[in-house]
Amino acid sequence: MDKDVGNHGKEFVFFKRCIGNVILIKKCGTLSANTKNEYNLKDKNSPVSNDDVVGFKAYNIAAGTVIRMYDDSQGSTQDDWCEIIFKKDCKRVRITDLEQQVDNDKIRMLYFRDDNLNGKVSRIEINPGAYTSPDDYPGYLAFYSKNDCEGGLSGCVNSSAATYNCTKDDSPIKNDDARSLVLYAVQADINIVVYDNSSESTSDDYCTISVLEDVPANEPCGIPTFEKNQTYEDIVKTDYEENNGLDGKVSSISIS
Ligand SMILES: [Ca+2]
Ligand SMILES: [Ca+2]
Ligand SMILES: [Ca+2]
Ligand SMILES: [Ca+2]
Repeated sequence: MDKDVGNHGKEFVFFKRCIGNVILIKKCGTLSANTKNEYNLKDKNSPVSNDDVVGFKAYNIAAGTVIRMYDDSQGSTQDDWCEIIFKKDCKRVRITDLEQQVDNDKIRMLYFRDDNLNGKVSRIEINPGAYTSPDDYPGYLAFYSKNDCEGGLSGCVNSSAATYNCTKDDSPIKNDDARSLVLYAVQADINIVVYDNSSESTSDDYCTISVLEDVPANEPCGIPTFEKNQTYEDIVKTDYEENNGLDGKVSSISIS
């Protein structure tokens, strides 16, 4: 392998200001990219200051490394967060904005908006080797509390096969809240069903969301309502089985 960049090991150096969306200044912490670790930035001895980070410089990062940054110190996906995957060994990568989608030969970056994340980061998770290839790494579903993918995050889940009962205390998605959905990097042939009923019963309203083609990582696909039969950009199709209304009433979700 090539010599490491300068004096830097495998590490992320975080900054709290960015001038003109180009120049990172005011270092606010450094984290190693060698081992799997989670940091609550509200902890007294946190190596990175809380509610400061707006970007980072990454040095000598190994292919497969995944870093996530959350507004919430416990890592809730009902608040802003972002995920960056390093697709190959990278000597230098610079991120000057945490609120963007990027997909290039080096990285895939997804940002899940609630309100904002720049200057609000309270948790960082680093996981070397978490990513192997696009085929076995899931995309994400971000549910929103208003139609047209507006409002706040009702929560996020990845696109792996699973069922979620939103009435449970540990549900990642708020109950009777979601009215719309954004699909991020979800693969073709995945089906998502959202139900009014909490046990996936089809006796009340439900909507089947079929992914017809891979959703590009840098072009998320928005589903503005669960109450229509429609195709969006030839990529995603919705089939609504009406009873008495589903938007704002989603209580279970199945992904297959
Ligand atoms: Ca925060
Ligand atoms: Ca927030
Ligand atoms: Ca319901
Ligand atoms: Ca209903």
